[in-house]
Amino acid sequence: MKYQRSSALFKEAQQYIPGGVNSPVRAFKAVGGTPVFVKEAKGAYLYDEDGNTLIDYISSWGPLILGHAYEPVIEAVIDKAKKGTSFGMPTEIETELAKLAISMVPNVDKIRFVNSGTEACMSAIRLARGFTGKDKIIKFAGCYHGHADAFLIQAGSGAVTFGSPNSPGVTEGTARDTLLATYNDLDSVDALLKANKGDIAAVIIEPVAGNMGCIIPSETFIHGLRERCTRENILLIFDEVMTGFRLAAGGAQEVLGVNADLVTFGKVIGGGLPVGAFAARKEIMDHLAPEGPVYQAGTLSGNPLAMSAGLAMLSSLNQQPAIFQSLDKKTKYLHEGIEKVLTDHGIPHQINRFGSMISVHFTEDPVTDFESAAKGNNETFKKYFHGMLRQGIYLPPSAFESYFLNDALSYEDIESTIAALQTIAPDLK
Ligand code: KE4
Repeated sequence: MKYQRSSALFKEAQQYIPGGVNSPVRAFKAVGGTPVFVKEAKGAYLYDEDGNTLIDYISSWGPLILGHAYEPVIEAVIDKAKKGTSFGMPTEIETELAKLAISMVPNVDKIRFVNSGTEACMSAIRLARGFTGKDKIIKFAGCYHGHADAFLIQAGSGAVTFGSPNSPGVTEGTARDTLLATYNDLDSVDALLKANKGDIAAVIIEPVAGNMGCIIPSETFIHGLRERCTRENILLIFDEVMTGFRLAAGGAQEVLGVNADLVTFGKVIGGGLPVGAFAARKEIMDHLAPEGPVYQAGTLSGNPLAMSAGLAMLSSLNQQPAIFQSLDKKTKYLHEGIEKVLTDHGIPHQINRFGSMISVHFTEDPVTDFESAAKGNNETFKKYFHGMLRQGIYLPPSAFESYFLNDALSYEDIESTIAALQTIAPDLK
């Protein structure tokens, strides 16, 4: 693999864009080396600026669950673009996507579209505070809900790489209203509930976490949160930006059998264009402007171009629910292949998998929260990442991320991935 053009493009980009990227995790800071500049993509394959073909395991960090340049989405976007891209006026397609999303997701009556997962989570918190009249929120160390101030308190994803649990620029006042609990640890939640009785508006959680690598909730954890929120009149917010329309049509609520009070979405719901959303029962959503007093707005929210991509994507998933089982089976196949190679080579590892979310951690101990995820051997991870990249496999460039499989991946692609690991495994010891 050669990367001359990517290197030259990165050098130039750094003169005009901070760090040469528009989102930090793309800069390879956690793994070192030069980020790969992609030229185009189709199905499961990325074609980079140096002519290399890579099998893609991030799918743009989740949105492209049916693969790159998925025909129905592309055609819908082209058709819509010819009629205008955005009007700042209501359009029918917003209602069409709203109705479809609501029909797929349990326990929600209304939905508001925004332009990113961050906006969705930020708005959901404001709505929860406005609805309950309370100020504090509980989040979990290592969970990432986007880059709004309230969340950059021991966030996961790229924020971890930068070792800045509380990002500069986040005020003490903001941090005071964000309480930190430990994932999979109900005692840590109980301690906060006791110390802040009557002050907590919401608990926000990734119901299956993907920003510490993939972290699976224990059998009792999510149900325990539900019970506590109901008892204490606290809104339970599922951040389903990753899990929504990925784990199942109904997302984590469906697969875990737990209803949240508010649900946020991003990624898949936009089919690769910028769409976020948050949804809840009518009683809560009608507190939002212009119906109610809680303000939230956006110039490009619900723009018909992005709506057309989201509608094509969700329609495809809704019409072919077998896709979710297909993705689960492919991810299981990948899991078993990686497991065998790393075990045969005596490399300490944990593999966490839930549906089509999976992560590999180079540690002896089970990875169940941020602290145990942070024990992974990052030097081994770096060798793993770059070794696989040299073999033409594009994995997330951080140990604190989940892989996102897309259904364009074939079993041959997965076998090539496992063979690539077989080739590099001796270097991982
Ligand atoms: P965006 O603002 O990036 O659309 O969504 C923020 C967000 C919210 N909630 C969850 C559970 C998320 O995973 C994300 C964003 N995910 C990261 C990947 N870990 C996006 C990649 C990036 O930051 O470039």
